[in-house]
Amino acid sequence: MRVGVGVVALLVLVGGCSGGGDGPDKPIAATVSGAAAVVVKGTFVAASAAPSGTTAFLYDPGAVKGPASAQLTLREDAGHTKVTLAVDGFAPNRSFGAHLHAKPCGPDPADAGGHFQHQPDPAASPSGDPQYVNPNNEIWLDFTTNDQGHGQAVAEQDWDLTPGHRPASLVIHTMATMTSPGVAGSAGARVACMTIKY
Ligand SMILES: [Cu+2]
Repeated sequence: MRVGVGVVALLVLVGGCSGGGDGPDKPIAATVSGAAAVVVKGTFVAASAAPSGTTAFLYDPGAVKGPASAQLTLREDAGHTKVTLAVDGFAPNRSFGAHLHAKPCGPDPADAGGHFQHQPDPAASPSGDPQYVNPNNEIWLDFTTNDQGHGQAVAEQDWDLTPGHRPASLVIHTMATMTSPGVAGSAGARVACMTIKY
């Protein structure tokens, strides 16, 4: 009997609250998502011969087979970030590391700086601490190409990118990303880089 009375009281309380609003539910998430999707495409240009204004650099011609390109999509939706990568023209049947980095690309592979981190490692930059260098605090997009040289990857995070704190480039590395302490995040030499324009 006591339980039954409690349920009735709760229903009355909820009913009273819902009647007090003055408008329908708004699709807030859809509005944010539409405004925050960024698509970046590029065909990689040999860094040794790249004209000024180049935003997609190739540092290692041995990592590609003919013209190589990438398409990156960053989508935010109410506290959730989804990044997708598709590449073509890379060496077939091979694994590559890929991350979003902190700085824009340049003719020097080091120009892109270290990995973008949601929560920056306060102890070191670039960081080798797996507590910060991991696919939950960074955006990793490692891929393995098929026999046509096509590869793709998806990364999803439960945090936002903001205009004041967001990655500036995609860097593709020569090998899959390592995760052990001290070498976490390392993926060998940088083979290509594409600047993210917002
Ligand atoms: Cu990287």
